[in-house]
Amino acid sequence: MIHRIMNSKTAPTPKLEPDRYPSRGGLPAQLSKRLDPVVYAAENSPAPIERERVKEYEQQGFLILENLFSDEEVHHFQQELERLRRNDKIAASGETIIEPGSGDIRSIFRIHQISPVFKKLAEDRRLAGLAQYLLDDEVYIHQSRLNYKPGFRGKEFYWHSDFETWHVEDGLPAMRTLSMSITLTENHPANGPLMLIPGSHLHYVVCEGETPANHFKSSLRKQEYGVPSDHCLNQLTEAGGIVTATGKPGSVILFDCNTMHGSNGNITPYPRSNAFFVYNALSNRAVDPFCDQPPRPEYICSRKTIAPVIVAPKENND
Ligand code: 6CS
Ligand code: FE
Repeated sequence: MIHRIMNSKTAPTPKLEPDRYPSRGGLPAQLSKRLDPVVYAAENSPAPIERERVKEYEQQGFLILENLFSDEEVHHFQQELERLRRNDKIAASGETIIEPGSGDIRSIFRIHQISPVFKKLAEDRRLAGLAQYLLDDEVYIHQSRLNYKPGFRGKEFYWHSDFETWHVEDGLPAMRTLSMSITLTENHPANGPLMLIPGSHLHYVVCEGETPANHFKSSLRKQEYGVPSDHCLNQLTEAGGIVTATGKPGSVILFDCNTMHGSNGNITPYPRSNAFFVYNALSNRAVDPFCDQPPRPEYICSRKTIAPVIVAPKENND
């Protein structure tokens, strides 16, 4: 389907960009095939992790790397997590997402830009170096955020494929993007850990419905569009089951942009706070959205601030 793009902010010269992953826009809910590789690195290129783990990632669409960061590093991240949460300027920035109902902070975006601690973490070889390998390209941060998922009243993140949103609403052309979620507090079975569906990344889940204007203002609090139909979700879980990603603080959940995931609410007293960095291949930068809405704001989707991540030299991480 050729998708004629008229971005309201640019001159009316329509750009033809093939929409390889059409979704919403009146289409029926269905599973279609992934058209892109999962691991872009050549088979024989030297890998920063064991080869069988690369295979595991390719087959299931995610990997849990336990205890990647030391207790001391985690403590440093947790202090920064708290500092940002208490920062009035950030709370009033209009870029902070508040939990529906409780007024607690749900997410803070652009942490690779507003926090030197998280900027250094985004450039850490253990993360950015691995992203460069898997995507076989230089990488930049498409989006970064802290998800606090506070205790007592932390709300769920309904099932979704990030790529469906990042393609339709942000204009990422191909599945050459991955997320790294660093656990900053204990992610245990009861406090709303990330749930992922193994193998779901190999199907593109076409979603029903349209994209409302300013959708991000509601979707980041409670996502109702760009979510799979019950039937599609059933097909995916019947084939792959559901894995709950638990882990001590300092573990990393690495998942492909198209892996179906979600997380339940958190009514325990224990927050489930994670830092997320979304690494996108420099060759896959956002074009105009594949929907009839203007581009989402810069704090959610890097468009003007695209700079390749300079991966920290090895000695920084010893
Ligand atoms: O819309 C987005 O970009 C965000 N929404 C979710 C639920 N996950 C990815 C991303 O943070
Ligand atoms: Fe997500």
